[in-house]
Amino acid sequence: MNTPLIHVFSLALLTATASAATIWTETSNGDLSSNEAAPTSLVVVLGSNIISGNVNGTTDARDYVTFTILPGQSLGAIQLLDYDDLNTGAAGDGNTGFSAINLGATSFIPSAGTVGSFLGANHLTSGQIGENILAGLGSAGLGAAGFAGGTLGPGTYSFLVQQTGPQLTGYSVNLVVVPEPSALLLSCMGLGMGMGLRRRRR
Ligand SMILES: [Ca+2]
Ligand SMILES: [Ca+2]
Repeated sequence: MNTPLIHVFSLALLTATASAATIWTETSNGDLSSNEAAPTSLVVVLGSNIISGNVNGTTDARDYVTFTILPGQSLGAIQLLDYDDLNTGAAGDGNTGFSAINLGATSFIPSAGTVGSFLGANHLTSGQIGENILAGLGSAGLGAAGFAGGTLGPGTYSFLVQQTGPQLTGYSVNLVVVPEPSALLLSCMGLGMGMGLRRRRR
């Protein structure tokens, strides 16, 4: 790969990852829906889309969101930015949580009878902080359908975080939306062709 093309790729990736926005924080926006039939609808954009909230098995066992990945884009990662399952600031002193994702604008209460309706499901622990949990959702099994490649293409999805224990459990996740590889390549080819044309005109 020659140097100009590297710059074109870098420019495209920078454009794709430059935006970083908190799209919902429960401290100011209120509790995310606890109703599997009516997840909180959020608009995600190319780049970072951060959600912060808390759950507890006594009054708020689940937080559901739904969002749409547009054509030409994919959900490239779900980064676990923070997870504290006893609200003490110490890692691993509480109860393991759970997260899951499914296709569609409505979801399900996770159970042995419904887990097959999820694309991905996995436990959620403080040991995953800083990691991309999306790939694990697709491959963890637990009865979910699973998905290959660790990313999810265009479509409407619902995602949930669950804590069935009484502990107040804080979490923050970043839904990272990226161009689909084919769209990124076409974009780079277009930019490269444009640069070539400009050079020839000089
Ligand atoms: Ca909540
Ligand atoms: Ca909730």
